[in-house]
Amino acid sequence: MKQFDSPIMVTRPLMPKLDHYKANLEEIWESQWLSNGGAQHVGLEKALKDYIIAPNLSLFNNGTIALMTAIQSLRLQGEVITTPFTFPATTHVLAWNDITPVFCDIDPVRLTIDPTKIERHITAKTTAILGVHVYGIPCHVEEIQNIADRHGLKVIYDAAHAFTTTLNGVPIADFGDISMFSFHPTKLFHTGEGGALVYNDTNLKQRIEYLKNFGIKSEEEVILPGINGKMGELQAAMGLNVLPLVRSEQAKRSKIRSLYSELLSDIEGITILKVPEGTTNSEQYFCIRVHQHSFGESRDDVYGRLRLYNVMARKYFYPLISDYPCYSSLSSARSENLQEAKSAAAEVLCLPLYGALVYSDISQIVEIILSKKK
Ligand code: T4K
Repeated sequence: MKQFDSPIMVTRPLMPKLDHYKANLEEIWESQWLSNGGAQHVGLEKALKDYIIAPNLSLFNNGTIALMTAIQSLRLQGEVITTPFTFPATTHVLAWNDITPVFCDIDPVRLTIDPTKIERHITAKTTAILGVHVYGIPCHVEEIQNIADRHGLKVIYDAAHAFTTTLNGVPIADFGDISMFSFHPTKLFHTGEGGALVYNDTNLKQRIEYLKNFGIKSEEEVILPGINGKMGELQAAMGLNVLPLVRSEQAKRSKIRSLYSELLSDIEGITILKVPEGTTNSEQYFCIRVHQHSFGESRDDVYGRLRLYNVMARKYFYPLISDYPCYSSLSSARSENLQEAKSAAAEVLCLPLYGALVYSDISQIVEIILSKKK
């Protein structure tokens, strides 16, 4: 079995043609306008609204600040029920807003927040549910909305992995009060760094726009304790050039997904994570679960061997957020409350997924995964 000559990363950013980007840079140079809602920003906001069919969309300098602002815009406080199986940003934005995260266990198949376990965590202090469409797998949006309606709670979705996802033809950001997308370079669609909020309530638009610009209303009026969440022109220009490449990249990734699935589907002890019926796949990640007992090796064994052969698969999301020292003393962080999340964190492995991978790369990666079993 051969080692890869250079590292195979878990992902690689879509890079537009430099000449195309330069054309936008020339416009920026000409205008001498670098931030605060310039022409590139205006152009990208419109292009994205059309692309993902969003009623309202606000661009941000990254997904984390966007999520921070979403929480501010809905005036959330007290406690918010959320998943521990996610990237640190999801929970940290609650802490930065002085809100106590309350960890709820996850659905063992989708790995998103388990709606059957949410209500037991609701107290007089609960103001919202914060779900994550992890790996682009949609949360149980109907059930979550029913719970929220019964208890007068807001619903926010971290849709960082779910760009272009639809559920029975409905864009994913149609669900909940606000959804956040990340446009980090590791994301399928990216702006170098960046993010966006998408929401149905047009009345929120003005408040969100103030909040992301220091709360400034006019030269002489600052009406809210806002932050600097603005996307700059260089980022927006990158986005304008990456957006036309998304569909063909998704098609390439979809072929790679099929190939991995074909090669790994009948292997005892390996489960492939799939989006549910009726869902379009964002093609953000390709993840498997390694069941130690039936596979005969742990996820960490497989991860370690892949590294030896220069394959940089990632253990997204290990460790669980509830195990971080800053959250582990919360009563909802107890292990017995989070059994499914614990198993997922120990078993999931994200394999390299990006359009430039070729057939021989995929078969070699699978061969490395299975080599111990032969
Ligand atoms: N919510 C969720 C559920 C998220 O997953 C994230 C971010 C957020 C919220 C926050 O959104 P942002 O504020 O970031 O917009 C990466 C990303 O930094 C992070 O954005 C992402 N989730 C997370 C899942 O992955 P790391 O620590 O794994 O990044 P890093 O530097 O190890 O990059 C991973 C691989 O990507 C590298 O091995 C190679 C490749 N890469 C990376 C970069 C930055 C490139 O080829 N080029 C690049 O420029 O977190």
